[in-house]
Amino acid sequence: IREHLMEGAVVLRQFALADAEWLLNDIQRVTTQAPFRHMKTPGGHAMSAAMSCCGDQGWVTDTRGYRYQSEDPTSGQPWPAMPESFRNLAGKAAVAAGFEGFEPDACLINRYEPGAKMGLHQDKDEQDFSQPIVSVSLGLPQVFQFGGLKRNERPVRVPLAHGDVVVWGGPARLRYHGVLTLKAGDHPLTGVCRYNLTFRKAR
Ligand code: MD5
Ligand code: FE
Repeated sequence: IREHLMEGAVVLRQFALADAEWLLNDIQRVTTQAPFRHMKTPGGHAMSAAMSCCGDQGWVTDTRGYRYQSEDPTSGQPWPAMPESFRNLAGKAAVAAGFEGFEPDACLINRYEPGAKMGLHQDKDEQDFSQPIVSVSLGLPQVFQFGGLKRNERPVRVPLAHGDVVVWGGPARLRYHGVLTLKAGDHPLTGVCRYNLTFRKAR
């Protein structure tokens, strides 16, 4: 089921459902090597979502700012390789949304537990905004907020459930967005949390 959210944004409901168990297995493998951590924003606050990354580049935040880098700051080692299951799903989803040849070099893995949220922000640390971002939701449902190109535009709310994939490109690529506080729940595959994978072309 393909929903047109706004110019440039396509929701592919349940697109990742059949691959969910593979993806979750690979999240487990990646985060054994690069454990989830609560990174600090430049303002000094710990993010409520726990994060890890895989691929050639990983997104990090610390007191120096936001950026992509090829090493995990926790270990000093390169980020784990992007699993085949991740790469395949991201490619298929991009094609389904009309973006051929999407080759992500970074996947940010977010883990939300009850009470965790992500405030409105833009993803603008990547070099080429003509490349889309593919987002995969797994586990508990969470309400996504989709705003405008300015922070003060009132966002629309879109519930995202297990297996839903969203592709953000073109005029949607730089919209403000975030997720509301995760409500408590229990999902048969993920327990008390929601995972979100975001595939990006950072460099
Ligand atoms: C999440 N993650 O549910 C969200 C979903 C993040 C993040 O926002 O930066 O890790 S990804 C949604 C997204 C990405 C890029 C552009 C737009 C939305 N957009 O234009 O609305 O953990
Ligand atoms: Fe974002």
